[in-house]
Amino acid sequence: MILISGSSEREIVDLQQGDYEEMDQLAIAKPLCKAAFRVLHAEDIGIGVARAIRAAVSGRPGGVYLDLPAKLLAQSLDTEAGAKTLIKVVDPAPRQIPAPDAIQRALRLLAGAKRPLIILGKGAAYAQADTEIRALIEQTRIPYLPMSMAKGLLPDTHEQSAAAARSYVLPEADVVMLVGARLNWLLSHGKGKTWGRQKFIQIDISPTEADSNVPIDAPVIGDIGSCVSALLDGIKAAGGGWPQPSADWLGAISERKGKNIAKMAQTLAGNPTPMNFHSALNVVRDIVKANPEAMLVNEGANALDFTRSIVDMYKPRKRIDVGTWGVMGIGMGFAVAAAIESGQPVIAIEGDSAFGFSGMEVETICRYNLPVCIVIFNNNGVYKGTDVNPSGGPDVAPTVFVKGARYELLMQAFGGVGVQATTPAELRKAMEEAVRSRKPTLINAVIDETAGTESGRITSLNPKSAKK
Ligand code: TPW
Repeated sequence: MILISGSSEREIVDLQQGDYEEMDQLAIAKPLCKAAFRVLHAEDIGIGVARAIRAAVSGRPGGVYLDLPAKLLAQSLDTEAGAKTLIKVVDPAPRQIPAPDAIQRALRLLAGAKRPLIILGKGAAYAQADTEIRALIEQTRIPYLPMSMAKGLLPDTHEQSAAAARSYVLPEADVVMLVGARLNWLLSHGKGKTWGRQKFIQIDISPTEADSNVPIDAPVIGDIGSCVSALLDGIKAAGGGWPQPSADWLGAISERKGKNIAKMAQTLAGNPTPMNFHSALNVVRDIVKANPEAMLVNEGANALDFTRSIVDMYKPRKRIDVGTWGVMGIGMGFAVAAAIESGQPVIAIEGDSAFGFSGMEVETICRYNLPVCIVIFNNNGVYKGTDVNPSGGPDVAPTVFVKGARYELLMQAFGGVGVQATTPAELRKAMEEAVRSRKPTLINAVIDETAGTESGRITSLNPKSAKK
């Protein structure tokens, strides 16, 4: 992403003489994004934009800031002279071919594995090497786990997906191959009781990613398409002799998966009053299955965690969520962008707190008549709506919101469709209608206020003393 912004008169900002919107924006942007540039002369705009594009999309992609101060905005150039200063960026995201010895090292480790596991991260999805990745998984028959935004790279219903046996495969695997996935907090940093003491192969475009948390035995550095292709060539060269994962391993995973899926099916089929996350998500799951091209936006705590694990994705790059840093407030911006970029219906599953961070974008959604269906899982607060103010007094707990808030009226205020849904049947009807009509829609799905847990599934991060 490239953020282009005007900024105040440099001479005044640098002497801190007090300008309208005075702020040293470039300095503030620099530590926060991958690169930040300023253009002072109109004839440098072409170079500035080219540098911004290359920085944003080459290697590990990242956000770039491009600063255009007031004086530049008033400059003009002769059209013909100006055209000559523009640059057509050739090969902005060049392939990066992995070193052959790195590939051999990885293949040796993989071939010796009895209980191998592949973890697909969002880097694998960004790389758009879908065919190669699928071939690697299917030819090796190695079970895999998709990280949140890698869901759908292969359909979540793929028989090799070990997502329903995650807590079994992570500690039990003997060799784990990370494909565009980082060993950050989302993977418990590769250590502790979530993991065994396995060996790691890591495919990543950034060489500094290896050893970020635990030793990486076989780093493979390059773009994911090139790396996976090179691994496939090595596997092909083994002829039919490439070792398969042990039958015990595959059997044990399949057994656990079966049990967990059956248990989940029972929970999803429940029809409690009021709805809980599961009975509501059972509906969302069906709607996404029936509309695999739709984009799914997701933010919240419980609303995020449960949606991620319950709603299957069938196509790559259809799920966009709060990402590694878990930033609330991205949902509405993502929904607007996804609707415009993809032209597909957008389904945004939002915690009520999460929605509040940028909820006024419902106006934008209505203004441009975007096919966005926002579903707010309204449980009256952050995590849940039943916390009690720990210090006493008349105020509600900091995590508790106004009870029974009518979010759907917000959408109606701007001419969109607003629906309150208190049962799965009402939710289903409203979602089906929203996707069919492509009208801006907000469904206030009323969820049991006791249903959520604190911090979604990161309660364990609380200081022990505070938990008692
Ligand atoms: C920019 C901290 C993490 S999750 C969350 C907050 C405020 C909201 C959870 O409540 P919600 O979901 O959305 O109602 P649910 O289903 O559990 O009831 N500020 C920013 N980012 C983060 N991550 C936070 C605060 C946070």
